[in-house]
Amino acid sequence: MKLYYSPGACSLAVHIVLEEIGLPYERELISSMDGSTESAMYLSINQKGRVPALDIGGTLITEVSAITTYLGMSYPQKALLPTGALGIARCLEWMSWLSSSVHALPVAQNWRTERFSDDLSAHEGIQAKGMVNLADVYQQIEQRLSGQTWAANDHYSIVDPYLLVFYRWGNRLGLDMNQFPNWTEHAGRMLQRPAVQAVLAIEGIQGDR
Ligand SMILES: N[C@@H](CCC(=O)N[C@@H](CS)C(=O)NCC(=O)O)C(=O)O
Repeated sequence: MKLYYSPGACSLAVHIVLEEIGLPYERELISSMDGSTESAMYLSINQKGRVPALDIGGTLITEVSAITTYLGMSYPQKALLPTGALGIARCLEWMSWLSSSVHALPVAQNWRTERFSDDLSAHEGIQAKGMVNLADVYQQIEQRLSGQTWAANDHYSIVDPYLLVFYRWGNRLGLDMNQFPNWTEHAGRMLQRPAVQAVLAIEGIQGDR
């Protein structure tokens, strides 16, 4: 397997899941910050021009939710995905929500504002509304973590590394993440995991931003 990733990007979730599985894999850094994701070389691998992508022996999988579901199902002994229908649904409920209502909306409104309007004068308003949307959905995440050690089914799963991505981004977007004590404790538990520590070191990033 080969992971295409960018430090601190949403690919971090896949990187952590791979490290949790513990089998050898290759990785290639394709920065999402300097245009490398749009390079001809990378577009020839992944037409979407986004990370993460996972090559499994000549077949490419994209999208955090799809890749981590594939990994969870492929290595059931690691128990990163439940086996029952409702448990799987709960994980996919989280993953879909995070990729759409968090990543593709409020995060993108701030960091990819040009995708919402070509009118530069509209950007400030889009970003401001993005922060309102972000605070709203982060509050919902905080409530859902109440009384939970782990996000889905109260069992460590593919959802938890993805939540760490958004925890870090919250700080980087200027939210005080300490206003979310349940999520802050969850992030603290994540940072104690050897797989998470290993990936943070490889990517050269901090755990909280
Ligand atoms: N829906 C995709 C989103 C992928 C995505 O937007 N990745 C970002 C990094 S977090 C990226 O590659 N950005 C580069 C760009 O937008 O040009 C997923 O969940 O994998």
